[in-house]
Amino acid sequence: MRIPLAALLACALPLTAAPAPASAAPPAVTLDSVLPAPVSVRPSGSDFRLTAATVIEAPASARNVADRLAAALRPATGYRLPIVGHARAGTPAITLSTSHPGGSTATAGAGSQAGAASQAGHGDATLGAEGYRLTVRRSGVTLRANGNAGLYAGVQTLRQLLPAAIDAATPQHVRWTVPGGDIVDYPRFAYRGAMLDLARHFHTPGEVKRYIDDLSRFKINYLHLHLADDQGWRIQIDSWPRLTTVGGAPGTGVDGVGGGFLTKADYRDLVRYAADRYVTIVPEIDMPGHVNAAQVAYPELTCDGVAPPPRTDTEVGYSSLCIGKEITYRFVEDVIRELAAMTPGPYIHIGGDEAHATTTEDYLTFEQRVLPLVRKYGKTAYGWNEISRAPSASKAVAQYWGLDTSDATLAAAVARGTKVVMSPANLAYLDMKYDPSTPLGLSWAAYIEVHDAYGWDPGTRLADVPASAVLGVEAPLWSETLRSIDDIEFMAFPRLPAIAELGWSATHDWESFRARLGAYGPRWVFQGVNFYRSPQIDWAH
Ligand code: TNX
Repeated sequence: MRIPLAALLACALPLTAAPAPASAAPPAVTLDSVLPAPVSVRPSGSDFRLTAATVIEAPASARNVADRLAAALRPATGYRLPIVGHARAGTPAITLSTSHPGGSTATAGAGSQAGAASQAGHGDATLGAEGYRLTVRRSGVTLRANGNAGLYAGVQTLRQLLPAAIDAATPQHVRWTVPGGDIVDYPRFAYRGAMLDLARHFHTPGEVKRYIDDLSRFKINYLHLHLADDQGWRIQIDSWPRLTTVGGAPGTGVDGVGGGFLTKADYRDLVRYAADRYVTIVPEIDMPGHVNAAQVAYPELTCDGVAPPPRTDTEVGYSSLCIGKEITYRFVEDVIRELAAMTPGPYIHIGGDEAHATTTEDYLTFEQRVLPLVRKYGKTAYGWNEISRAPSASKAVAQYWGLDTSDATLAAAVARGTKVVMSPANLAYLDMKYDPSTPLGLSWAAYIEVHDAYGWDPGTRLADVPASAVLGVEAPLWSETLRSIDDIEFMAFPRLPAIAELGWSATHDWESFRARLGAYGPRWVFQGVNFYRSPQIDWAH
């Protein structure tokens, strides 16, 4: 008897698979187990079972999201999950459908929801650009959104509704059940960011991509890259080539460990990789302080023209560009122009923190010239909250990193139009130790356990800044003590999902968050993510 090859393969894959962990059965996935918490969750009785017969149905315009979904589900299921434009009647399908501005509905049969009009006059106004509706029935799963960013967010939810083994890299013996019901979801804040410091220790494009994968699962939509500091310069700038040949040379990491930089090709590739996951890259060049590496490469950027010694210690606040020299502004404009040209996102971050070696007068002179340069190249200026001292910051975004619960200087700027991203160092800094025994990280701002990272509200943290001025939240990860992706993940997880929930979810409930986080642990195990097993959480096995 001849056995069809497909049948052989279908049997063979699960048999060659690594056995599922032998410990207690994993917790049943329920519709309300999603991180960050959705707006509305209504369970119903009819679960969907993903099988070898399931197809992914998506219009051509959503092919990118369908590809991401298929890539997420194929390794652990071993199923083909073909992507089709139209599923034949009766075929079990995961259907993606969008109603793009312009009114056309991209999948046959799925009209725009209830005729609700978005600001553009089309689509589903409730959902905005990033929201989605997920419907799970016995016959299939349907994801609807106004565009691909919403579909992608819905895909992240769907992944979490499958058993944790869905994140395994090889086929698993599991019933792939999705709990039945309906989810409607959209974000509280438009900006939900993470920051990675490539200057103190360089992290390779592969590591940055892994971090993008890790964080986009939690609907983080901005990745801020801190690309230059006293120790090193990590982004190629053609008009000032020594920035990277000298500033990115081996030995330019903290303690003389490592070195490296992103070529323009690397950077463009990262921007594309992030965009495919609906993450926008925000590049930062920190100035007028934090510039020692630039001055080592180009001594003309100092006031006396003498090159300072290279520095690989972790001091801050000792370097400054020379505010009175014209070459300073040629340099800054060249860097901003080249960065803007390779950055499709709206923001260029110009740093501005800890400029202790710059007088107040010089700082204001500098910012008054540099903030408008960002606009000249079509971007919105973004900086640490110190930039709010400068009058031309009124059109900028200020990133609050202070420890206080009010900030009169920032509040005055907000009254003139400045917008705010919240990154209080004692709550949102992922490089702070969890407790005194944490082997990595710093502790100058606080010890930050999961409960601390979750226990605040970005909209009301600053008493004198109204929630309406807050664009969102960002979790920075400075890398003085962090060298590898394992180090990065250990500090980011599980606090990053706490910050992500503050940014995405309108609800705020520690007990609920704590339970969902504990249930998430096995997913990180399957993903190979090196997370900190906080004693505040009951981790599922
Ligand atoms: C302060 S916070 C810095 C960085 C350090 C960080 C370490 C801020 C805007 N600047 O230069 O890397 O502390 O936690």
